[in-house]
Amino acid sequence: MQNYILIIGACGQIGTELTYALREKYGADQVIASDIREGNKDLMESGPFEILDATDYDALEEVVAYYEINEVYLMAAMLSATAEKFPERAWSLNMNSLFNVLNLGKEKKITKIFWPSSIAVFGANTPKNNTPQSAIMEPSTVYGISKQSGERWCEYNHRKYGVDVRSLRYPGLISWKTMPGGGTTDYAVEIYHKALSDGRYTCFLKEDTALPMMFMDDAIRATMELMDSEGKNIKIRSSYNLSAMSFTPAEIANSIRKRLPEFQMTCQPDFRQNIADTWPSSIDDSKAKSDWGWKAEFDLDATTETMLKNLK
Ligand code: AKB
Repeated sequence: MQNYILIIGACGQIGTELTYALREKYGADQVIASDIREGNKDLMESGPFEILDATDYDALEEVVAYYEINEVYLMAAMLSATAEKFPERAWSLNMNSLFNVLNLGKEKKITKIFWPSSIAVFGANTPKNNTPQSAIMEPSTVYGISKQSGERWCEYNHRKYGVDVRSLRYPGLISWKTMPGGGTTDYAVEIYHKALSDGRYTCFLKEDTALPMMFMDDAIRATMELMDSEGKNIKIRSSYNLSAMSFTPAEIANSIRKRLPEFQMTCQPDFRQNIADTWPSSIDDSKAKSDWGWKAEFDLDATTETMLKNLK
């Protein structure tokens, strides 16, 4: 049977690179990109594309039937900072799109699902350093609440209906092909753009706020390795902790200064500081390592090197 893949939210920061990577692996025609609006020219020209609102079950079912889709990557979501401004819209998008995709799995219309969770599932009472896979979760943001609930729904659908749904708790993701939008960790991408364009950056977090981060190539590889793993190795059906590095705004600024010595950063914390203060500083991903062999490759300096080279 041919493996036809649908990516929902293909024009976003992760969706764009996932679309390229899956098209490279399976061939452009096997991978259907979709989003609520069109993406950049490169993406639009790289293979089939559908305008799709993932909260509309009938529209989603039609696309799945038309292309004989058997695998869905649901990357559409409203991220932490934007979701605080539009809590009900965020809940509706983040949860209804997940319900729709899980229901397709339950009805056996698709056979495999990837859904991203986040470090935002954790909260102020979670152990902050080397946060374990199973810990107290009391998320304080709408985004975090939607991800925590989503994790429970994934686990439930797997246990009760045998839905093959797999998930990762992404840390902040750093990439140069597409900008992130609306997240608390977005500063770690903006800083590289501003370092090159203005030689200075005003950070919206305090300089000593450590957060878990990952370069996009690692995140895409983790996603594909998880999806390629044999089902029996996927022992966690809520979502896996995933880790690569952890740094503060001061540390990323220092890493940039090794290449651009004149670079300056000042900090003016805003409402996003309150969100970051409730998130872990670093993550224990030993379950991902032992269950399906996860290993990160990019550290902070390798990330800085690659970001500056490509953004130039
Ligand atoms: C955000 O900052 O909201 C996201 C995330 C950590 O899930 N990048």
